[in-house]
Amino acid sequence: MKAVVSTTLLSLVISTSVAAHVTLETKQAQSDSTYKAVMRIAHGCDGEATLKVQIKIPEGVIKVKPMPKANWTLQTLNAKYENTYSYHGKEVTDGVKEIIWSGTLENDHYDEFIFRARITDAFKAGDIIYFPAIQTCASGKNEWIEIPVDEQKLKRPAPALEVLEGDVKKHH
Ligand SMILES: [Cu+2]
Repeated sequence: MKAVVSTTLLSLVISTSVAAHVTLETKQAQSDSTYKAVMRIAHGCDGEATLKVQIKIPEGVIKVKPMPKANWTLQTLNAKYENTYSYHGKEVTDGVKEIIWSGTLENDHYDEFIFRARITDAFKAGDIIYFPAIQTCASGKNEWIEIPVDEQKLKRPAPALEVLEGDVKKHH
């Protein structure tokens, strides 16, 4: 009897951990490097088509350039960064803090939303960068914004990127 219960619990945990359906394709990036983010949207909100995808850019991620998509309207929200960064010998004090694509993605279809960004050396090896993503449908909304504390399983985890040690030799 006891064994049956543990098996059920185990499968419950496994199904919860794979429930994140808005995720980054590449889950690791070096500190002080350019990263191509591919945000994967696996389904809509409770069967409804996705009409809007918003991605928030955390502090320390600069020079964000979203890739336009056919049939989708692309908007960016710019703001001042909390800190000043240096990129190619120039000071960078502000930039894209949010990307918004508006269009239609049917619940039965899959799509990817892409941007490039500089992962600054403000991040060190082992850091996790979270890119909160909000998926809006006609009447519902999925907010992939939860950030884990310890090893806890979340219902809608924010897409996460693990930072690896940067290159020792510099290119410029
Ligand atoms: Cu899901």
